[in-house]
Amino acid sequence: MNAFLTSGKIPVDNFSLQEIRKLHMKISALRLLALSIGYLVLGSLRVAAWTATDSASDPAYSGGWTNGSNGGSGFDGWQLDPTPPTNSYGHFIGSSINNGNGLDDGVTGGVASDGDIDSAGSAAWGIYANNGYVALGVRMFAGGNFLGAGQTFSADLDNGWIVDGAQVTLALLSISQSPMLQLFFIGGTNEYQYTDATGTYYTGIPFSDEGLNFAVTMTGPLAYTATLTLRNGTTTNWSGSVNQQLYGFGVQNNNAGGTVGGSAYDVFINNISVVPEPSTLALGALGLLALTVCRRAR
Ligand SMILES: [Ca+2]
Ligand SMILES: [Ca+2]
Ligand SMILES: [Ca+2]
Repeated sequence: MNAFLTSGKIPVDNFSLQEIRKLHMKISALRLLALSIGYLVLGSLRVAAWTATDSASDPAYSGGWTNGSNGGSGFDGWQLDPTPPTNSYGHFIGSSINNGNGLDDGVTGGVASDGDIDSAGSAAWGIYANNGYVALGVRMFAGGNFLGAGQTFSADLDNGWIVDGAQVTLALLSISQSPMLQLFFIGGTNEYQYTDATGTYYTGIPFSDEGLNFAVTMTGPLAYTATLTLRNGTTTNWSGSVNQQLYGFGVQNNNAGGTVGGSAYDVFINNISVVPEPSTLALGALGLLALTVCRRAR
């Protein structure tokens, strides 16, 4: 059982997220060139073949955010846990301006009157968890896709208040839904942190109840660069590695409301996407093609 999907009533202290051709024939250089161009085209098509996008404003959520609901494109349906909602945990569609101080005032890292991370209709995906409970939402990329080199995953996260020791996490997941790269905030600390293949690090980005964007671009099979940006433009980036390829993501509210609860402690996510960078890859492939042709032509 992987750690990220673990939910239900779990003591915060015990909940750890540290767990995510061969052609023997004479062939002219010209034929090789034609073949190589073919591969280049096919390769570019394959790279550009999948993208993903969704937001809480999609009509798929007009009846609420429910287990299996599946708006937008490029993702499998949401896996929500636990369900159905109780006073201690649940998932809903709501406005991200209602957490934290409950005001879209720009205070603590935001912009006044920007709607925080809401999309059309003042909508975002919300998760509440109190009284020692953990609640989460997981979304895998459709078709068993994983993030390939040059592809960027992007999501907006908006946490509210977090009681001391409680935790809010946005994670990129392996095929078995183990967390491989986690961005998180622990109540009572001063900065967002992240954990990847090599350890846990502070980001230097302070708490905000007004939302942030987290963007992760693969630069190799297991290498990435990440950019974390608050709504007011405060930003940082880093490079790192993951132990396994990334097949989806999850957002988790680990008891942010503690024994208090209420909308101030809600966690929101919205505006999720995966986009390719085909131009960069095409240039790289063109370089490889040139190299191949030059070598074979001798
Ligand atoms: Ca606020
Ligand atoms: Ca705002
Ligand atoms: Ca907010």
